[in-house]
Amino acid sequence: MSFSKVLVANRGEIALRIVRACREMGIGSVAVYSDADARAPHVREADEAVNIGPPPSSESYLRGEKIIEAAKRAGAQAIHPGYGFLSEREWFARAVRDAGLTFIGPPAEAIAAMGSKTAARQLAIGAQVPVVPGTTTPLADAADARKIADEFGYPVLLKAAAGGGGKGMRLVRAAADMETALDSARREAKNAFGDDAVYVEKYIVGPRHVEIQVLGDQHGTMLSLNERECSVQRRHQKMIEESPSVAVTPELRRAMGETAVRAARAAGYFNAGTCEFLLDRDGRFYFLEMNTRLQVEHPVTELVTGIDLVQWQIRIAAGERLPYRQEEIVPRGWAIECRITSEDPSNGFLPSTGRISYLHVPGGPGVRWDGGIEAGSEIGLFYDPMLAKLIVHAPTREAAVARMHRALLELTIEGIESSRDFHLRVMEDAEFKAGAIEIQWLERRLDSIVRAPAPPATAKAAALVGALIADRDRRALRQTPAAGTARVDGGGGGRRDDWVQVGRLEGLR
Ligand code: MV4
Repeated sequence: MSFSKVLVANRGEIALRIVRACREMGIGSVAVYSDADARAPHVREADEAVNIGPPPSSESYLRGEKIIEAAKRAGAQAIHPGYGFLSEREWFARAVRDAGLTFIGPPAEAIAAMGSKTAARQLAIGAQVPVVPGTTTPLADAADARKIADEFGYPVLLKAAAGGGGKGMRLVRAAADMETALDSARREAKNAFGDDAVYVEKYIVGPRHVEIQVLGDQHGTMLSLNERECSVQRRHQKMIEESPSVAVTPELRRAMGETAVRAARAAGYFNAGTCEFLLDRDGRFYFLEMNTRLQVEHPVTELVTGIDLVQWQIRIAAGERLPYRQEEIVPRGWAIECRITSEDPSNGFLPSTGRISYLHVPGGPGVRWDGGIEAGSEIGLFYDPMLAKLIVHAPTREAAVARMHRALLELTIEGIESSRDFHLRVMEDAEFKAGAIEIQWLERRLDSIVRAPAPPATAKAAALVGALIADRDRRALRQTPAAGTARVDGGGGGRRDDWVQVGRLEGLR
């Protein structure tokens, strides 16, 4: 049994990713779209499309009842929620089921079980899954918090019980700061989640963010699809992800994988999910939370395991069995993903808006582009600034970094600012190349990465002239610079007198 038609309750690159999976499987697809997305690629590529309202998400992509109604009317049997929007709303998973349709994701009960961080910690502890030392019930008051913090020592971290994503989180370095920190954590938690319950954990210094992809069917098979290293993030927004992680040995991979599978089983999980861990400098790992959805960074796992996660999500929802054994799941090569956003790194990552006037997408060996945009796309402020994901696969990490650098050089986006140059500079960074990254790494390195040596004034002027010339022949001539030519995109070294080349790289700004 499979579905003949699936409704895709999302937009942008992930909607297109799901439409592509459906088409390869011979399944019809129904897109939904807001007024702002009428001409978006995910709408054009789907077999059918239904308008669901005005641009704001609250009036379109978050209108669960309307989307379910659209699915029924179109004759779809299942709904894929993608990530964000309705993907982790327990009520939506339930409403889809109650409407006689299939939610392509975990059961509503598993979403609920992992939704509360304190409940997830209790569940993890019950399943012999290591969590950061701390409480599993909300704090009564500051005195209560100080008493607990005294037991495992400062610094400690206050976290919102209903939270996730760093909201309502406060670092407390000493007992004297507890009262103020607790008050502000409560206020922020109340604002963000409508729940001011706060609990406390020991603060782990300098860890990596390593997560395990799990995939389970409805017949009791639950697999670990290895780790993703996601430490390169800014303000809880991941920028670059990779698989495997330089910090994970085969033994650690097995231990973390078995742990993630235990956590998933304890939640009655099936379909794709991710267990987030902190991995400390001594190789100890602690369960943080479980994301009960397909994640943005799923392609790096697909490339190193050879398993199409979105196709398997659909098959699992339809009741199929996973045909793999855990021993077969061995990482092959190295994959890296850069999230290409419409943000201006040289301006504090300020969101950039406008029309994409020109787009050249990289290609060649080992390059994958998961995008939701094209030349002519209008980028506004209604939705997430992620335009596309550039993902590469190569035999080794070193080769993958070089391949990503090469692919980023080929990428041209004109009309709006993008994170492209930022990503180029990270690929040139000595610490990144060495894999010496942890969750604070980017925040620490950001200034020197973003304010990479500006080209001298003469080179700037030459670049402008060069850009005018390059613009003329841009469509006819596309080439990567030969080794040794000027590289205004990164470094700081290199010749700067090849101004036509400079102009081609800089483009018209
Ligand atoms: C922590 C931590 C250090 N110690 N918990 C941030 C968001 C939420 N998912 C959990 N987070 C953290 N919890 C303890 N006990 C550091 C972070 C953290 C972090 C975690 C993952 C990825 C990026 C991060 C950036 C800052 C802080």
